[in-house]
Parts: sequence; C-alpha cells; structure tokens
Amino acid sequence: VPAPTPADRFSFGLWTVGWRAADPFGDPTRPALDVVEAVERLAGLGAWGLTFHDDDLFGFGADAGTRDKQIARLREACDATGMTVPMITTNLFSHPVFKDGGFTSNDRSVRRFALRKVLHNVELAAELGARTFVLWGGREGSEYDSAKDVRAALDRYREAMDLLCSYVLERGHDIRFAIEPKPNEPRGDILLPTVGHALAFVEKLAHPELVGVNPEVGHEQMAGLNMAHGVAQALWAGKLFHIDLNGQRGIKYDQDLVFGHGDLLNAFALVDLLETAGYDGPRHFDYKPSRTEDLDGVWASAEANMRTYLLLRERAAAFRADPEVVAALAEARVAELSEPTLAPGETAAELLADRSAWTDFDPEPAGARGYGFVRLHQLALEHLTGAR
Ligand code: GLT
Ligand code: MN
Ligand code: MN
Ligand code: MN
Repeated sequence: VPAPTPADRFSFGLWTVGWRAADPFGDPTRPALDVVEAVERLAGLGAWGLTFHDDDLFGFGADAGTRDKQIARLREACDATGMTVPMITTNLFSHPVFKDGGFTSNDRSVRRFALRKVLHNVELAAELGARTFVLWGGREGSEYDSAKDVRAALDRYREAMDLLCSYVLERGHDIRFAIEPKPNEPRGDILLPTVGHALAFVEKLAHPELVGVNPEVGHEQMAGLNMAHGVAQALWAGKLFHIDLNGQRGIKYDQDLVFGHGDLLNAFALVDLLETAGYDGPRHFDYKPSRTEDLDGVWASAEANMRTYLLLRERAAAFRADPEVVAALAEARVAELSEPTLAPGETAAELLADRSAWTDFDPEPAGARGYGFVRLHQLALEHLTGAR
C-alpha cells in the first residue's frame, strides 16, 4: 500500500490524537498534546487536515489574547507544513452550562449563549478557510420524556440552523453546515439520532442547500444501523458534506476505535462506496487512541486509520477489477437495479395494459431463481483478506 499523501484528503480532529484518555471511570493516562505538535506529527504521517472545536484550541471562555495566540500558532504550523483546516466544529457539550443542551436547552438564556458561541466560531472557520462547519449536538436530548417537549426542541433546533444559515449568507462566507447524528451518549436520547432523522430535519429548514450531514461510522452502528446504507442515502440526497471514520463493535458505548477495527466488512463496503460514488470531501478520522496507549501508540493509531483506508481502497479496486466478481455482479443483477422500472414516460394505465407485467408474467421461475449474493459476498471477503 502506498503511503498516505495530502491528495488522499485525510484529516483528524485535534480532540482525537489529543485525547488524554480520561473516561468516566478513570483519570487521563497521557499528557496534553500541543496543537503545533499535532499538526507537525500528522503532516509527517501524510495527513492533509486538522479539525478542532473552539474549546480544544483555546479552551472555554479563553480571553482574546489566549485565543489569538493559539490561532496564530495553528496558522504558523499549517503554513510551515502545508496542513489545512478543512472543518471546524463547536463544543456545546463540555461546560456545565450546556448540561441540558445548547440550541435546545429548556433555558432560553442558555440557547442565546450557545448561538453566540457558535456565531463567533463560524467567523473563525471563515478566517481559517474551513468550508465545513460540523454540529454534533451531543447534549441536545433528554433522559426523561416528561422533561423535554421534543416538538418544541425541534422548532428551536430549526431556529438555530436558520439563523446560522442566514448569517453565513449575509457575511458571504463559503461555509456549509454538517449535522452529526448520534443516538445516545452522553444524553439518554439525542435529538436527530440517525442520518435518516437528520436528513428529514434538513428538509424543514429555510436554507436546506446549506445543511448536510456528517455521519460517523460508530454512531450509526450504535443504533444498529448499516453505515454504508446511511451514507448511500446521504449521497443520494446530495447531503454527504463530511464524514467521521472510525470503528465500533456493535450496540454499546461509543468506542471510537481505529477505522476498520470494528465491522471490517462494512468498512470495506463504505470505502468502496465513497471511492466509486465520487465523494471528494475530507476523509476525516474521529477516533480515540485507546486508553492503554502511550504517545507512540497515539501516532501508531493515527497511521493505522490512514493505512486501513488505503488498504481497503486498494482491496475494493481489486474486487471491482476481478473478472469473477464482474460475472458474479452480473449474476446478482446488481446493475439491473439502475434500469428504470418503467419505460420512458410510461403511465400507470400503460403499465396496467402491459400483459408482460402481469398476465404473461410467471412469478414461479422468478421466485425460484437464486441471486448468488452469498457467492458475491464471499468474493468480497476473499479480496478483503488478500486471498485473491
Ligand atoms: C465529540 C463527538 C464526536 C464529534 C465531535 C464533533 S465532538 O468528540 O464524540 O463524535 O464528531 O463535535
Ligand atoms: Mn463516536
Ligand atoms: Mn466521539
Ligand atoms: Mn464524530
């Protein structure tokens, strides 16, 4: 596998390699990581971008001096290494003020504060040339059904999104928003829990063209869903503005493992999809180097994410190029699904009049015929494992 290069558009959150590995049961196991070191190390590994939350770079409530200094240090490191800041996000979840949410807190003063915080950070995104602004509403939700009016919360969520969109339009910023779904954790239930919920929400906004989704592998899998299906639907809707790649093993706490270290077959399908669908956005890793790892382990895990992606990309291309796979795909009638079901302009009356669709159609042989999907999937597995 070739080494990663900036052309692969691999990006990492500062909060990923910078995670000090504190969890609800234990203290940090690693020292803090400075942003300049993060940029230099990631650039050295072949990454293209660094992303961050306001609070990762300069801390909640930082004074103007600290803020400016940290931004300048980031800029210098990027200039020196060629790294970019393709995406910025906002932290509306760590400070106690957001314990009942930001945009959808029951407390109106908190909602106004949250909006102010985000507007400020949108300006920073524009200054740094980030074209995507991710919103993960981890605290937008509830534990108790009696305590949250979900319809009102969605009204307030929409109000916030509409304000953000009109703000970037007024300011002339080239920025789009990407909502990141997650079903639960830290809230018992989070609003917009899956890609599907988020896509439906976007259609209710004043400027739907400015808002898409940022699906995360593990978050869809925490909901028991197929990440490749969710991403395919987002692509179909023209809404895949960004993606968080990582690994998750089943329906449990948010593991944020290295990409591919969870459901590897689904990761293979996802890379195949991104590469064949013409997705040209960032390949962003949102993982957490496990608590067992020291700093060497952090950089080894960062490298592992990119290497896994490149391996899967290579394997997926080999799969597509294999003549046996081409034959198995034909046998499985995969391409036939792209053929419209109706003839051009055909009406319901014409379909009703078409004897071949009903009277002369014999469902018995069609029902008896096998599709060969298992053989096709085994070929995928054999390419994935390097057996072919
Ligand atoms: C937080 C969350 C991630 C989101 C980040 C963006 S914040 O780390 O767990 O999944 O992508 O806000
Ligand atoms: Mn996660
Ligand atoms: Mn996370
Ligand atoms: Mn994420």
